[in-house]
Amino acid sequence: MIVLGTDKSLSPELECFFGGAMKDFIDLRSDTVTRPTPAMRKAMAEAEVGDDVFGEDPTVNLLQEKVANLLGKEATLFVPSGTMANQLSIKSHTQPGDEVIIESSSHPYNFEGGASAALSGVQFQCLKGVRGILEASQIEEAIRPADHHFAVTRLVCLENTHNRGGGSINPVEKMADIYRLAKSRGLLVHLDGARLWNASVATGIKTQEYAQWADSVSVCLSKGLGAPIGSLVAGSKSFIDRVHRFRKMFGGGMRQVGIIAAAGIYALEHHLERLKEDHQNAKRLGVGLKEFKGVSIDPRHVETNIVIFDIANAGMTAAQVAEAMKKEGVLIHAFGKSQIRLVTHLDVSAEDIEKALKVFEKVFGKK
Ligand code: TLP
Repeated sequence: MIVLGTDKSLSPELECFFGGAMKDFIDLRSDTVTRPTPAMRKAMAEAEVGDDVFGEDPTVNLLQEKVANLLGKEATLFVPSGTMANQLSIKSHTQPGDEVIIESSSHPYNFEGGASAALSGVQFQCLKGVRGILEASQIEEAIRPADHHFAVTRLVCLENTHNRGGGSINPVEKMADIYRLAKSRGLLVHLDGARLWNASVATGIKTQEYAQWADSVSVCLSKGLGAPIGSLVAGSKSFIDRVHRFRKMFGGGMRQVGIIAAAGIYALEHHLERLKEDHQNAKRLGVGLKEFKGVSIDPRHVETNIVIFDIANAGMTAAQVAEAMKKEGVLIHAFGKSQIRLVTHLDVSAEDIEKALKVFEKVFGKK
């Protein structure tokens, strides 16, 4: 449960938006909405810091080392956001005019403001996956021949778990097939692992086992892990050196940022295993929602902490459902006209999930 509107500095516009009252919301819009716990704030307040642009922040250095170990990579670099982590990776792997093969509902293609075209001058070739997951054979067909008419295919981007695919897990065997194909054709592989932690906790397969099938990996601390800010890019030492240069160029070099890195270390030490609870809560939502009129969902597709379902037959648009839910204290995310996304996280309990299901029942009615 997240308390919105208790902040004395809330603007009148926001007070109006949230109904003015000190209202409690169950916020299922994203796992990015979590707020640092008192223990995390304590770790942040006590962090030892230095100037990270000089490489002198001991807490950042410790976080970078920890994540390099977790991903089995030579080096990592701390950056402000998942978007910057992906874009720095794409920039560092490519030349302007290159082509990047990517899934059509992926985050870098849809939700990063067209950054790869603007900042790296690359074009995407988008392939449709099953709940975001691509096959090596699809990629093989999409690789451009060595002919001057065509762009140079340079990079394959994967996403695990896949956000728009409903938190789907890209099986490690499929990643291995794609990586082997990429190597045989001289291509590089980047993994958007913003929620790789969720894939690992759900399957019991270590993060480094996934990460070995990518040349670079981006991971986020500010999604399910509950840190307020922070992502890392991982790869070989020479690759991270390039990323470091571009981070400076993009204005992402930060100074006494150990204050934030400390939240990331705390999150890795205390919030990783508990992702299981988020997965159970998401599953419960999936199973519960199936009982309501006009809702179309296969609970077997709820693999981690994201639930996406269709309401085309509910006689309401997704925006109308979101509005009706908000009036009852539950925030959800409308995706287009007839899809809704729910994401479970640190700040929603099993009890909150039961309350949210009661509200959904009120809005949709029982089948
Ligand atoms: N995803 C956000 C929104 O941008 C859609 C969310 O609410 O899920 N990769 C993946 C797979 C992501 O889901 C996100 C954030 C990012 C990258 C970008 O991370 P940030 O927001 O830190 O730039």
